[in-house]
Order: sequence, then structure tokens, then C-alpha cells
Amino acid sequence: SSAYKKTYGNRVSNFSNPTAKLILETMERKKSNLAVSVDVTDANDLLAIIEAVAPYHSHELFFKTHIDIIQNFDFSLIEKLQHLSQKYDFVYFEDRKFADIGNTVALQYSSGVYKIASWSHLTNAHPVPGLSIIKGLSSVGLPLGRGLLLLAEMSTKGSLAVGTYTEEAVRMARQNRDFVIGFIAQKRMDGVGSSEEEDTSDEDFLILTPGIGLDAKGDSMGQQYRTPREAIFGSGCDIIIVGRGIYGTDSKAVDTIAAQAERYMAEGWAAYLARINN
Ligand code: 5FU
Repeated sequence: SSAYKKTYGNRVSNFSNPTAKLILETMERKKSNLAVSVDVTDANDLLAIIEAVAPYHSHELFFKTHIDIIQNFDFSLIEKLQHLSQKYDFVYFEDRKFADIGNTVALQYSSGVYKIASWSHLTNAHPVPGLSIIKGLSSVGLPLGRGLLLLAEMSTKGSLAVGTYTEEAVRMARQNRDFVIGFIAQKRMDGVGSSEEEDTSDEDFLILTPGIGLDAKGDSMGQQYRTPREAIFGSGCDIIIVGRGIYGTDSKAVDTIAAQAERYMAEGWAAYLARINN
């Protein structure tokens, strides 16, 4: 009954949250488990990369943003982003990594310059403040049908999110299944941190995993890469997050970016097919 062996489509009914359902349905329809992380500082580059990738292959499931690194931001960018997501049928994941008390994160999520809850289907949070952070974010996100991931692990060398910290993150999620739809993690979390009496065999969480690269092992600042196959087949993650592996470190031609996206998309999907057919 483990979600590891199930198709994405057959897992839709494991979730009540509309964003989780949307993600799984989109994966099944597009035959893709690729999230493209676009960490550029110019709004025009962000739009150009989405336009480079989305129309040709339209396999991308997510575009993951760090909206606070855009230097020429104004809210018209959000209107353009929303237009693109409707046109090309993909989902936004603002990688905000909230980490404060419930009251503060509710304001950071709803308000300020970026009004993240108004446009981003999915966002994430560090579990370090405890349940307060889920209370705060769900007060804003749940009525809008948004979803949340907890950072149960990180991809960087020496990450402190290990052991009992990871187990507590999973317990926090288990108590809030209506809003917490999964984790940023390096592996499946089935049964992690559950007591012997607890039956978690039907439990399902989406595992989005960063730190994916086919050509590099890491960067000079502690990032560590593994292949889509290691992540999806080997470790049971559901969605690969790829940034510099696709758009490079210096500006690349549109067709190069599109070809790289296609390459990661194909590797990720092949690893998923190997997993469910194994
Ligand atoms: F939570 C995490 C993590 O543990 N590792 C990450 O790399 C998030 N990330 C993000 O994924 C990071 O902020 C980047 O936006 C992205 C990875 O980008 P890369 O260019 O593929 O290394």
C-alpha cells in the first residue's frame, strides 16, 4: 500500500488538500515530475526562462521562485506570472522557507510587497518554531486552498535537519494533513517518527527534492547533487527540483535551456516508471 509503488494519478485520493490534488493530476497529465527552480535576479530573465521552457515541451510541473531576489520587482510581474501559469498549465512554488512565530509568518505570507499567498500554490517552512508556524500559515493559506511543505531535510553538506529534528517535522505534518502536503527532503518519510501502535501504512506525503544535477556533484557553497534516478528510484522522492542544471550559471540560449529541461524531465520520468514497474 506504500505510495512508493503507486502511480501519481492513483495517489490523488490520498489527499484532501486541493493543491496536492492539482500537483498529482498535473504530473499524471503532463508525464512530468520536474520542478524548474529559477533563481535569477532580473524579472525579465525570470519571464524569459519560463517562456523558453514552457511552450516547447510544456512538461514542466512547477516553477520554483525566490521572489525576494528579483531586483526590479513590481506587482505587474505577478500578473504576468499568473498569466503564464494559466497559459502553460503549471504550478508555482515560492521557496520562501518561513521560520518565525505563527503571527509573524501569517503576515509575511499574506502581506508586504509579495503577497505570496495570493499567487503561489505552494510554499514551505522550517519546522523549527514548532506547530505555531503551521497555525499561522494555515490561517492564511487553507481558505485559499494553498499547500505547505515542511523542510524535513536539506541538501547541503552539514545540514542540521537530521535525526529527531526530521522525525518531529514528520509528526508535525501528520497532525496537519489538510494543509501540510509533504516535505522538502532527500528521501521518503513513510513511517518516520511514528510509534509502534500508530498505523501509518496508508499515509502519503509528497517529497520534493532539491540538489539534483547530472553534470556536477555540487557547488562551491556546500550544495550537493545527485541524479534524478538516485532521488526518484533510489530514495523514493516524488518531484525533482533543478535549477542551475537547467538554466546554467551564465546566460544560455533559449534552446539550450529548453534542451536541458527536456533532459531532466526525461530522466525524472524514466526513474518514476522504473520505480512503479519494478
Ligand atoms: F530546501 C532546499 C535545500 O535543501 N536545497 C536547495 O537547494 C532548497 N534548495 C533550493 O533549491 C535552493 O534555494 C535553490 O533555489 C534550489 C537548488 O538550485 P540548484 O541551482 O539546482 O542548486
